[in-house]
Amino acid sequence: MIPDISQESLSRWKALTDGAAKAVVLGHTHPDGDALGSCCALAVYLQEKWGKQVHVVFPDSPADNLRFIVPASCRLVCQDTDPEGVGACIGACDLVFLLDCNGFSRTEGLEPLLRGKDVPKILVDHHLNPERDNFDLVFSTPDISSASELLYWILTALDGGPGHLPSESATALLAGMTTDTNNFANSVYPSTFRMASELIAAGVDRDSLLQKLYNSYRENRVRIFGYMQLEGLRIVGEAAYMVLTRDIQRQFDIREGETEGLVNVPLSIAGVRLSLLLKEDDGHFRVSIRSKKGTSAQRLASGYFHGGGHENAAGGKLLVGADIASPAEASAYVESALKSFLS
Ligand SMILES: [Mn+2]
Repeated sequence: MIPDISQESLSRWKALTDGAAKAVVLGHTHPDGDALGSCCALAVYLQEKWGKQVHVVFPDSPADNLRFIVPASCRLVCQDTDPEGVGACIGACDLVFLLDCNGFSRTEGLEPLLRGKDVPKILVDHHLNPERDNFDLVFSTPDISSASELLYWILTALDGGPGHLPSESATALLAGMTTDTNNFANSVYPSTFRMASELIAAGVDRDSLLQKLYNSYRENRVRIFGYMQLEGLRIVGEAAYMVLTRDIQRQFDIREGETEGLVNVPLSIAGVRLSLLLKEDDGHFRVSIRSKKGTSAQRLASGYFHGGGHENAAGGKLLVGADIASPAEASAYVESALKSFLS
């Protein structure tokens, strides 16, 4: 029920952490709630319980609506706004943690810095196919809700229960798990409820968390959800897709993170088992894919969109210039990919 975390791995974690003074905790590009929650929870824990100097480092800044997950005592440095700061943190650190992604490639611009850095590296992740060779210690559990949950069980095993966690860490972990499960809608296991139950019993204010996560959007988000459902939704057999062009994003003044969750909406249709959202970015489309049980979002992402992820929630890219000649061809590419994938 609870992930099997060996005594040997825990001893190794303790030894590697003991031997370090300055740690860097990293997550993937476009950090979601789980990446932010797990990284910040670990940073606060290492500061408060182990007396370490810790920086949380991301390739790009978190979306406005998720910033509240970053606790006051957490030192966050992002490459898009402070590349020198990021270089200095990674340059000075003697321990690296990577959370919520299966390898350094998911940190994009930070990858060369991290690969060249000769210090102990620890991976904590719940995606498939971890890059084991690049790490001194790997905690990898695909059958779990989130990196936040995996980290919760590791820290609990290290310290003996949620009462021992700094309260900021506890709140960040519940936030990370809640966002990755879409508020207990997917990838939920018995251990997930147990984690939530223990954290709430330990004093985490879930009501306040839910207010900040789900009742604090701008009007623009509600309107673009309506617009895309009326005007942007295309159904091809048992699949649905939406293309969110630059023009539409501009028209609704959409900010980073504000279309989170839109890709899930078409799955509420009985006959639809696969849903894609393409969001136009510089020189490519970001592709989010969700599927119902029995259909692999992960295979579609890796086979047609240079990506990967989980069985029912995956992502990738559609490259303008390589996969398609111009953004206008995105729909045609998706339709032919879906035809071949579903046949
Ligand atoms: Mn995650």
